[in-house]
Amino acid sequence: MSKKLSDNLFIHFFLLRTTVWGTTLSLLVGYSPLTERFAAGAGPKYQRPNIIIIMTDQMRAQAMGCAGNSQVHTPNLDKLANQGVYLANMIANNPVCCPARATILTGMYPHRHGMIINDLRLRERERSLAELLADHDYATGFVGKWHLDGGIRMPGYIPPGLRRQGFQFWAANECNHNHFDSIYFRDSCKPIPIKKFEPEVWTDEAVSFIRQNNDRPFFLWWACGPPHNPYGAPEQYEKLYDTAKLKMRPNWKEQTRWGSRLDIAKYYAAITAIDDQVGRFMRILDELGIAEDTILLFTSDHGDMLGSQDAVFKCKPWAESINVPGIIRYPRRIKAGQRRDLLISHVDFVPTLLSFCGISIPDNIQGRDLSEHLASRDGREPEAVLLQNFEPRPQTGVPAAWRGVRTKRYTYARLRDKPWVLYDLRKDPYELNNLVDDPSSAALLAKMDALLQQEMERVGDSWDTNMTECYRIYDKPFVYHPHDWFVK
Ligand SMILES: [Ca+2]
Repeated sequence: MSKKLSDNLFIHFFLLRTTVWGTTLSLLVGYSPLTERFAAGAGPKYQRPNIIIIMTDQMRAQAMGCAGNSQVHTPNLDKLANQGVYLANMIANNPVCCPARATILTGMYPHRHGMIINDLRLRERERSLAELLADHDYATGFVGKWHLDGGIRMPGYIPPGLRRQGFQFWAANECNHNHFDSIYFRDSCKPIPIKKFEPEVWTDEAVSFIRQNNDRPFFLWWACGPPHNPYGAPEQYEKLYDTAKLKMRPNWKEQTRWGSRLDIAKYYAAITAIDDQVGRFMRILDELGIAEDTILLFTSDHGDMLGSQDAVFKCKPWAESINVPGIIRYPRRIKAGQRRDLLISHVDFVPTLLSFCGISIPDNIQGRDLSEHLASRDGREPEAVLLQNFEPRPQTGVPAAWRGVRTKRYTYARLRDKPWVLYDLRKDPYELNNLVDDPSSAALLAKMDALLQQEMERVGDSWDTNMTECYRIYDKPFVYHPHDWFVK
């Protein structure tokens, strides 16, 4: 039998099976495909929402006007925050690229989904948010930097099929930080050149996906490379920033590389350029009349130290690394103009979004459903967010794997053999006074350590992640080993 014929027969069988089951279900529970567009909530029935996750790479929460930063220009994000809820405590559980992306997509922590370091491949058997939504007739689209396929980053063609984790529409590359001169792929291995600032291309593709799927619920994940280093933006954005006039954070120490004044000016310029793309999303939703029933979630995979704490990049327990932008606009169910300190983290996205869609949450999901907190402030708020980092990066100041907890008031992190950092964020928002060795904070330290232990037990994290194991569980050998220690 030819491949095409067998595919057609399979599709025919699948449709037949789906129809038979649909009819049976309709008879049993009064289900009709027509009601699929509507989700049952606590109150009146409401339309199943579209979901758009707009995700930047390495953008810290502090780099937005609505976060109180008067140095950076983000008029669209500020407007979006005013139209929805601004979440001051949006946290990256594991503040590095691939672990964060996999957590967002699966609703599980890295020791469960397996993506504990960069450049592994997310197991094809994991059930992603895209697959769960596609099961309920959502159109799904991914646009941008994927970074969940493992192996060599370039050229970054991911063929249609299981490696796309349930995304039907595809315009993406694996990982490429040439933000002005790059390539991406649709459904063939023929590269499509990127010759302008990459986020603009991603938004072109996103707008086209939204227009194509305007008549049914859709889920779009948009993930751009900037403001990740190398920092920079088109000239009209860089012109907005005067390096000499920029005010630095009090915990900043100039770095020769990846944390200079010029780096920060260019970082802000990239964010303003992305902000313009956010404006395009807002306009297309208005134009199509679907803003009311669309969840627009703006976040990042992790932050960037940029010289704060005398450090660069990510993987750290400090605020510049773990606090990511948190804005959710969903006019139908979330009251506009809220500023909230609710603790919310990447692992909570899947259950919270599924709940807004009226879709039941699978048992393996580890995050919390915070939809009712966002919609009506009901329920007991989480006490803490669990932080994890599995990879030592001594060259950028991460001495060993660490775990931590972030509460509304404190950040605490420990290495396996000893406490590392403890800050009282109310008294010390810039984390300049580490209380770990302060005798008067011993009781607090013990309490935070117990809370961390409790959180780790709750999610089944024992510290005992075998680094060679994550190499073995993937279905093919990797030719790219980013870290020597990993293959030893
Ligand atoms: Ca990243």
